[in-house]
Amino acid sequence: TRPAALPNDRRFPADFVWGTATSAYQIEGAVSAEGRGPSIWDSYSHTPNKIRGGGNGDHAVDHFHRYKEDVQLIKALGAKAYRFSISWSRVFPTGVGTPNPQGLDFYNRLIDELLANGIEPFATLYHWDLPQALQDRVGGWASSDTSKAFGDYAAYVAPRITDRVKNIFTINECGTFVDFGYGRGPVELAPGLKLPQPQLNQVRHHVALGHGMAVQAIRANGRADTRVGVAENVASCVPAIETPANIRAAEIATREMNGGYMTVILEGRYTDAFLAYAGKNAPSFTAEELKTISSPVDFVGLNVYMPQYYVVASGDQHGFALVPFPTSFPRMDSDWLRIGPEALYWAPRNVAKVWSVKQIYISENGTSAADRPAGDGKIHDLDRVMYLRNYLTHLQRATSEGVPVGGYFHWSLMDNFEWSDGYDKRFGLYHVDFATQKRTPKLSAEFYRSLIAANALV
Ligand code: PNW
Repeated sequence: TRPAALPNDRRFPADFVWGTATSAYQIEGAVSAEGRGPSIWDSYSHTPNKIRGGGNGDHAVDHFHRYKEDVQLIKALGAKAYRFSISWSRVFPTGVGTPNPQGLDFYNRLIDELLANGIEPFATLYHWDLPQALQDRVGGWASSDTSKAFGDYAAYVAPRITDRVKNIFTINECGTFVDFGYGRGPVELAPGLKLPQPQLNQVRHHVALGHGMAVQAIRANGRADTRVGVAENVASCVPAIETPANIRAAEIATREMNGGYMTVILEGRYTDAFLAYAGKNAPSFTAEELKTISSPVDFVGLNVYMPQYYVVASGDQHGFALVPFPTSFPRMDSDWLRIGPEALYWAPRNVAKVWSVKQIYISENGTSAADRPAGDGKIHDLDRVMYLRNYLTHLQRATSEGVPVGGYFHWSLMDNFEWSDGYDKRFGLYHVDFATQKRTPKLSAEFYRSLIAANALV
């Protein structure tokens, strides 16, 4: 419980967790080191014409070898936490069967280094880098064998890190990698398939099932104080204008527009509208699977980038209508990244309200920005500073109104391999010279450092 917001209160709660986030394939490199098996991202990024500029993650930003230096970058921000992901194919080179005993060594070194520097590790088990062998053998998430293999991987990892890692995210952004990797997204991600609707819905279901199996495996093999959740790129439903009717419309939209994952994970059922819309393309599933999928979580992670604006609509069956973006609506350096600072208030506020979620983390928020060195050796990414200042103003509104947001992880610590955009889009607080691997703080790193130091908007 927090005191009511004071006028002009710009502070965040005293125990608010400020962090940064990354993922394995986007930063590590060292793709053959210490017994790692190939993932679908190795294959995909080596397929001609898939990645802008032809890059791949073979070396990425060499974090595997530079992790100590990178922990110092986190420390220099004053950040209290760091969200990283574990590469499944380092631990199980073919996804299943015999573990690679060296696979977790790197993460154990990283975890120890973080703790030695006073930074709390938050681990993600799956950030899109499926072991290639699982794709080849059973079609990846098209088969529930992959859901089960994911549970087994979680069961192996949990007892080996939970003495030091207290918070585990199962899967990062089910919606993004399913739609863009197996469906027909505007962006394409590995494995780059375009499945027909029934199979796509089955993939969706198997991913949700994999999450649930991992939750159960972590409960069974972790510790009593291990906390587990998901990190989802929810539809961040914002009332276009803040009237009671539009606010209600955005709440209803939150449940309906997140029917594929959040609703089934938090309620144990698909929405009637999702099933009616899918019709004969609906996934096949059992009541037992829905129970597994909705195994209780300790927190919900929200990856918040762009808003979706809604208004009340009397003609619609649910009473809401999406307001499409006008072509002139402002965006950041990635085509898809429309600017909507209010998303960082409404996404957690609506998720907390609709599903009575008691603990939320903003597991990602950030932006691409074309930050070229200014010539004085500094990188003046005023656009990222502008973005951050505006978004965090709305996060502060959320915490000051008592929305249970416990922390914020900025995406990303440093520039990295931005999936299909290769090295062309930069999301880092630190600039990375990809030729020399030199890291340089941008103006936004300075902004974030002073914000963390004050624990308030400055
Ligand atoms: C997230 N979209 O991906 C991922 O979790 C990160 O790995 C990624 O680097 C980051 O956001 C920036 O892209 C997204 O098109 C990719 O809406 C695409 C979309 C959203 C999130």
